[in-house]
Amino acid sequence: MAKLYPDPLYDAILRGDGKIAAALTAEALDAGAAPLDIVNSRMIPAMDEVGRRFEARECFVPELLFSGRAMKAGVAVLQPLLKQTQAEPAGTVLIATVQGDLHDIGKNLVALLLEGGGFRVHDMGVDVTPAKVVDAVKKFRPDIVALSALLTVTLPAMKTTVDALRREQVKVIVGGAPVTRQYAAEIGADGYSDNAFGAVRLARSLV
Ligand code: B1M
Repeated sequence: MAKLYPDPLYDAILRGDGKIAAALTAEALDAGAAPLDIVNSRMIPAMDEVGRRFEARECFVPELLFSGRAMKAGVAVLQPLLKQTQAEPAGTVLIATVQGDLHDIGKNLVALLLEGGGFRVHDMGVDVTPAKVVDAVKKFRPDIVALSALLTVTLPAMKTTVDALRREQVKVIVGGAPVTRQYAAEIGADGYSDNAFGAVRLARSLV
């Protein structure tokens, strides 16, 4: 029998059970938990544990996928609270996961919190080529481009995207698990954050 953990929400995400994850997220909100606290102290640790198991070959891609879906189901419950916007937009952000990379849970959280922080957000999704980012910058004229990458092998695509944006009048911020402050500086990004809330603070400081 699968081992159960003391936190049922953590356990539901680990098991990839989206229905239960959504129900438990709603329950936690009803009990007065803060949305960001639910994400940071209960959902992300479950994803980290799935990642650890994957690396240790204790689980495989389908489990990553189901846990990812379960986390998304939980985040969907928090979405209206996380994206409550202010009347006057603080600025416009274009956000994307870089070319070759399909991970979007962290990017979606950054987008939600940016909206909650008063930014107008254009979300380009995942696996976005540098050329598409440049085209979208010309079209939407954002103040900031926010790039996310979760794979070490897609870090070069982040650099290529930053390079492609050099001639545009736009600030670029970067983040995602393999990205470091040093890497961000090396590729010439205007800012780096290791978490979604920090990305909002960073965006505010740049506009
Ligand atoms: Co993948 N995957 N995955 N995966 N996956 C990781 C990233 C991995 C670390 C797992 C592991 O080995 N331990 C590993 C990468 C190793 C590496 O390169 N260093 C990995 C791998 C290898 C792969 C595949 C290659 C597996 C395979 O097919 N053999 C494959 C690649 C597919 C591709 O992208 N081309 C793959 C596929 C997948 C799924 C599609 C099945 C699924 C993603 C589902 C989805 O996103 N819709 C998946 C998942 C779920 C994971 C883990 C388990 C969880 C990722 C996640 O959502 N975390 C992950 C292990 C882990 O992270 N511990 C893993 C929760 C999320 C909230 O955190 O995205 O880090 P994160 O975002 C954080 C911060 O990083 C930051 O804020 C967020 C919240 O605070 N942040 C920013 C993110 N973007 C930011 C931007 C900013 C600022 C902050 O400014 C712009």
